[in-house]
Amino acid sequence: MTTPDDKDRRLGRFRVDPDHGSRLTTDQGIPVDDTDNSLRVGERGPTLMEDFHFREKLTHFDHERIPERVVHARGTGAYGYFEVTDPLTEYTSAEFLRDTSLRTPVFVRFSTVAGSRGSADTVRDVRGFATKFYTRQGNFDLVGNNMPVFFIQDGIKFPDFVHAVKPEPHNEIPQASSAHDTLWDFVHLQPETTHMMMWLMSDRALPRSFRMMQGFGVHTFRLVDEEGAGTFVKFHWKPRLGTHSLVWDETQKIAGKDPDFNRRDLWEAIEAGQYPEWELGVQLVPEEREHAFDFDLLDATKIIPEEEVPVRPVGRLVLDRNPDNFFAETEQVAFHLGNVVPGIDFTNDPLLQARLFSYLDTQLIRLGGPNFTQLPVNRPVAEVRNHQRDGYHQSAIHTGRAAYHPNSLSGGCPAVVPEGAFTHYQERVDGNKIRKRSESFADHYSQATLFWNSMSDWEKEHIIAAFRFELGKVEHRHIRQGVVANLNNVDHYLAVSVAEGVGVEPPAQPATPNHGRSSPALSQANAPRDSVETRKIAILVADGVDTGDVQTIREALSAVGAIPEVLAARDGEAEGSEGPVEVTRALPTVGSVLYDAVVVPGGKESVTALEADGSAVQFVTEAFKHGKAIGAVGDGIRLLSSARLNGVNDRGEALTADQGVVLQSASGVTGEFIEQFVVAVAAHRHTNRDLAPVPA
Ligand code: HDE
Repeated sequence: MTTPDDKDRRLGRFRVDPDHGSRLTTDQGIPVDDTDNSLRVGERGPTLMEDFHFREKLTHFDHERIPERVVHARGTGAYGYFEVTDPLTEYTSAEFLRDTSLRTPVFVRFSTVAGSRGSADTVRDVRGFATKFYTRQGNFDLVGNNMPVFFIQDGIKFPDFVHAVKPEPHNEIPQASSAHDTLWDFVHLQPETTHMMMWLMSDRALPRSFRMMQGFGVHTFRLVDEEGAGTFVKFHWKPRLGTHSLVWDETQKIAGKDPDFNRRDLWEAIEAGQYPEWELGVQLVPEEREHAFDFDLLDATKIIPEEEVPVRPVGRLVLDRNPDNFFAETEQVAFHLGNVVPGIDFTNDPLLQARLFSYLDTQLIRLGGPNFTQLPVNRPVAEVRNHQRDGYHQSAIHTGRAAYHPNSLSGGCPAVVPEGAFTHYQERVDGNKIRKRSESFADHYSQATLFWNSMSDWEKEHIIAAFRFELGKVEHRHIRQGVVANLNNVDHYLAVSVAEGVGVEPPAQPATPNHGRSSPALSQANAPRDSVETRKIAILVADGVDTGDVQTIREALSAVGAIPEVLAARDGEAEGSEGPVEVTRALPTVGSVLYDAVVVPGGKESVTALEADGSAVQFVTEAFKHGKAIGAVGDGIRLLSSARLNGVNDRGEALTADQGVVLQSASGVTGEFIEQFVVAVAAHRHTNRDLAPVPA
């Protein structure tokens, strides 16, 4: 049986520990007695060429960097395992999708797309979600994104799209942002981008955590059974903690306060044993139904609405180990859409077909030759035997004389055997050589409208604000106008709202009437919101804080899996009413944007001090602005008054728990307060507040 340990054990052979008691040596194993002074002529003389230790050390350093990925340069990864829970035996011969006793080891890398390796995590972008399954039948890579569609239909457009979204070539501005002329110039001239641009302008582009993000294989793939019969399949990852997003103002501030926000979040959750988990789901479409939809299954700018073909949950992915070395593992991992195992095959999606070329090609330049498959993180757990030889960084010592097939000198080995081999799906293909897209790819708007119609009011507001922000950064007015014209095919109200925000002519009539259909599964408002696990909750304190309140809040929140942190003006301890209260972090080192919720315990003196501290007042104001749960007990309510937050809502009523503001005027935290507060945190964001006048 393959267990995660198999990959881990194999990695173990390559680990080099800085053993206690070990000696410093050169790369040739020669012990070194001084690594702080170069060899020179006299104390003040020139350095000598013969100082081999100096030259080796500097040369190695000079060559430390490799090219970053041309896209998805910024990323982070982790190991874990996959288990099939509902076997797909009748559809595929892939063992890891059939055998419930297998625990297939995996490595997953999450990424942003446009930014450089050192760019911030919380930018508006698509997120990569790439999984390498080390199956017993060989490596299978599911190289997906957190959005189910893509910008273009044919891979030949990929260089154009990427050149448009990357920093502009004359001044290399802006970094990790789509808010600039070249991207929107491309987009307004290429209407097939419209559906994906709706996703990119939505909250999906701002995940709260990689652990709270869906994943999609995007293309239609094919499962192939033991008899060679095929079934179309779309792959989905669904996070156990629900799909949740940040808000735009928050993401921009986090990019400064903690550019590693998503990376740190994943790392810390795994270190804390709170292992992230996803459910693998499949949408299966029998081959006879290939043409049963009003879109083409081969068009990667389309989803199959879940209401038309339900997602069947089939397995579980758990990430439970951080890598030992970022470069060796996360940077050198090489994914390739073409890594498939028997039982999984491709379709003629022209985007997919282009990717089959690109991924292998890119590794050759990025990892410096054809032997990157021998890097520890890339090695399959399945045995590798073939006649591939030599090349840069060959680390295998192939013995014997015969590196060809057929041979008699090695007894004909490695031999070609039919059992268990990959057999390509025998699709009949017949046609003329043409450069032409199928008519069935021509509708670029219906699903963009479907997405828009499926959004809640708050999500729609965010989409409009995002278009306004991005187009507001576009200098050329004809581009702004062109985008609005495109949007007028999606929804008239959307087009008019965007036009009004960016100072161009709003269209008088809809270009295409809105079809009125929606798909509830697309809205994050319908994602489960019942857990506070791993949510970070700030407890604001100062000297004089009610010790009992802090203790009860801390214990109660920890008991439900949240992460409470006590924040005060200074690190160390605060002097509580009945003894010292340990401070987790000093306020100046954090900010409300790094927390999911905030609670202010009682204590007259403490609250008076917080009221006089602008950063504490701003903390609650900003949390309110971002729709987060806020709790206050006894005197703590006064801080909300200072922040002018315990006033009225947009209906002129006092703020209530259903708006995520949980107040308890009596002192001494009660069970009821905790219960209401936990529900408010689990709701993730409260959209029924009057946010416009709140300064943050
Ligand atoms: Fe990629 N993509 N891509 N892509 N992609 C790369 O491969 C490419 C596409 C995705 O964490 C590159 O190793 C082309 C769709 C992820 O290492 C490169 C086309 C989807 C990652 C490449 C696409 C993706 C990549 C850059 C259009 C979602 C990061 C470095 C035909 C289904 C993998 C590398 C990691 C990386 C090419 C479109 C996802 C250049 C030509 C659609 C998650 O090969």
